[in-house]
Amino acid sequence: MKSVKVCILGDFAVGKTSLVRRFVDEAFSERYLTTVGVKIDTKTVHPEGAEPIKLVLWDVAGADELSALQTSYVRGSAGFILVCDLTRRETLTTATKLKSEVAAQFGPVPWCLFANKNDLTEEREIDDMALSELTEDGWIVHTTSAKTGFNVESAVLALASRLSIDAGRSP
Ligand code: G3D
Ligand code: MG
Repeated sequence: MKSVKVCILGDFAVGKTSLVRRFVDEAFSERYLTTVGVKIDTKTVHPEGAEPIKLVLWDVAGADELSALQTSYVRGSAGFILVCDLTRRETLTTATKLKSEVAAQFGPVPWCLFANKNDLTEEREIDDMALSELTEDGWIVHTTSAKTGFNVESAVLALASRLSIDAGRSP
């Protein structure tokens, strides 16, 4: 089975770790690389119409989220998940910046945006209009909630099926 590295990127406290925790069977697969400040979880998924694929999810373990974009962290990623927090507009700016930096360093890699904390409707600062503008620009956007679980699995599966197809093409 193909195994692919997927990085979770985004501003401080947007919900990266909570999303991974929601998606992954923690007790089954958790490992810390404390020296580099990264938490690695794995999960095998079976996207419909594509080969099963083992996702190796890399999550920054510390507070210093932006320096996570050191080349060593992202290198070798088959795809990445950008996360923003719907209740903090500036986290979308950070996501946009991270996306450009990854593209500049690594070229085109499959990615998507998780617009997280969808459950906090009252505090929402990023509206549907802003998200549809991103979609028009070619972004793949999923609103999610790590708290309720809303859309988390289907959003990860959507990325996984793109990666599975890509992995099947490589020699
Ligand atoms: P990070 O890994 O991106 O830094 P965390 O973010 O996963 O540590 O989450 C930061 C805080 O946001 C946590 O709250 C977490 O519970 C909360 N959070 C994450 N996702 C959601 C969500 O979808 N909805 C809501 N309501 N909260 C969320 P604390 O209080 O533990 O710091
Ligand atoms: Mg975290």
